Amino acid sequence: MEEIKKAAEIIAKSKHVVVFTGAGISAESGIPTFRGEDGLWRRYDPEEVASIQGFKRNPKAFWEFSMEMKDKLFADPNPAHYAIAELERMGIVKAVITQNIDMLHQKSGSRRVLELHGSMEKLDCLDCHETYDWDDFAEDFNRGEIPRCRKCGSWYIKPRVVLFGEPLPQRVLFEAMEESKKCDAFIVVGSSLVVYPAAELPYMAKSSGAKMIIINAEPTVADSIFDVRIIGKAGEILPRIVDEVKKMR
Ligand code: BV8
Repeated sequence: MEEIKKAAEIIAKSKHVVVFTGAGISAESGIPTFRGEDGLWRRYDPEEVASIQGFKRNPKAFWEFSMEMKDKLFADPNPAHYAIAELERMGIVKAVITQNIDMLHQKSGSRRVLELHGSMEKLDCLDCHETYDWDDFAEDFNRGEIPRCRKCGSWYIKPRVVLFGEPLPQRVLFEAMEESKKCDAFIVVGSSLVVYPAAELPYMAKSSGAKMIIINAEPTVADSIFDVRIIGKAGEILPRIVDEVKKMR
């Protein structure tokens, strides 16, 4: 495909490539995305279940939503994740900026991963500030029970995930902005680019003169800023791009 060759040429010539990913890159790992026809937001109101106000109003609703996401922690990376890790090993990709909380980039071997929206790995009691690992509640989750603080009995056990209405981790966001400004190629994979401030980053890269590539299953609101637009599945497209890059190096 012509676009795959164009993307590979840009990547092969670049010195500092940054990859920006969203839920779409994990779709082929069996994790539901948020928007689109079978997206989670078809069945849940994000402001209700995935906002800090909603969580404080009703942690049970958040956990029911999260139970659909718990597979995130037990899913496996797919060829798209491995392709990005390969480009990092080749010295081409310098950072992965992800909105995802599934830690699949780390599991596939990526080393520099900036998690803008946190991850499910750690949880905190909002009342007594006791901290937990996901495994501490594995039994509860398997029994379909929502976690309760072992120390103070509170139901307000929240994973270190950035919910709507919560600020992003400042150091991570700052580093992601720096990477977006200094890269010479910015590749978006599997994001609808509607959630802010994360969705600001492609525009920052563009205005800093980076070459822009997007690989997504459907068009996005930001498509006009990209030099190369590939509609398709990340797990099929990215390995083909890496193969083309290898031929050019
Ligand atoms: C903040 C946590 C301030 C749970 C998430 C009005 C206008 C503009 C902004 C706002 C507004 N009202 C409120 C806001 C701010 C709000 C926001 O942006 N809302 C949007 C929805 C309008 N943002 C916030 O609240 C942020 N915080 O601003 O705080 C502040 C400052 C100081 C003090 C207090 C507060 C927090 C945002 C983070 C919210 N957390 N989730 C969880 O992750 O489980 S959001 C959720 O959306 C995820 O994090 C997800 O990563 C993110 C973005 O979604 P995508 O990753 O893009 O996924 P999506 O499903 O949308 O798209 C997937 C794409 O992949 C699709 O296009 C599909 O076609 C494609 N695809 C599918 N399969 C494949 C594929 N592509 C390739 N291959 C495939 N196989």
